[in-house]
Amino acid sequence: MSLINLIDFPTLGDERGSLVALENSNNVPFDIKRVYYIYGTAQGVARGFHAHKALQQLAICIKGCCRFVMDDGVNKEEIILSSPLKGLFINSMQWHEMYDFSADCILLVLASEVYDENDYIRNYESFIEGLPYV
Ligand code: T46
Repeated sequence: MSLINLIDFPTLGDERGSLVALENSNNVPFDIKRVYYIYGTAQGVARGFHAHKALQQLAICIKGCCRFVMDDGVNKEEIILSSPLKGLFINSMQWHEMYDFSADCILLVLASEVYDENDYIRNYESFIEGLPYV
């Protein structure tokens, strides 16, 4: 199974411009409890380098672009997010790293739970040890 799970969002735009609607359990596969966004990332900075124990997320690059590397402990796949019409589903226990943020990048992230630092696995060896199949 691919590590890159993209969800397409229809644009509801008209001659005035574009509009995208994100809805719980419709085009977002979980109930949204938190929204955050990452912007103004300095050139050359990499972010992420963790997995979540239970959290599910959907990452949408609503402006600019950035590159995600997804890792299940066995395989790695990467994708460049550059469209407000595509969301990258980040499942629990998927190690992810983000690189190559454009200067104008705004990365919007929808999350299934409120912030909990205890849900993060920030050490790669601990991540591997926590996988049932490795
Ligand atoms: C993820 C990727 C895609 C909060 O206090 N509340 C929040 O909701 C978030 C997301 C972060 N924080 C604090 C925790 C750190 O002190 O903000 C600081 C920066 O967070 P972090 O270093 O985890 O940022 P990234 O870009 O490495 O990771 C973020 C999310 O934290 C993470 O869940 O999956 O984006």
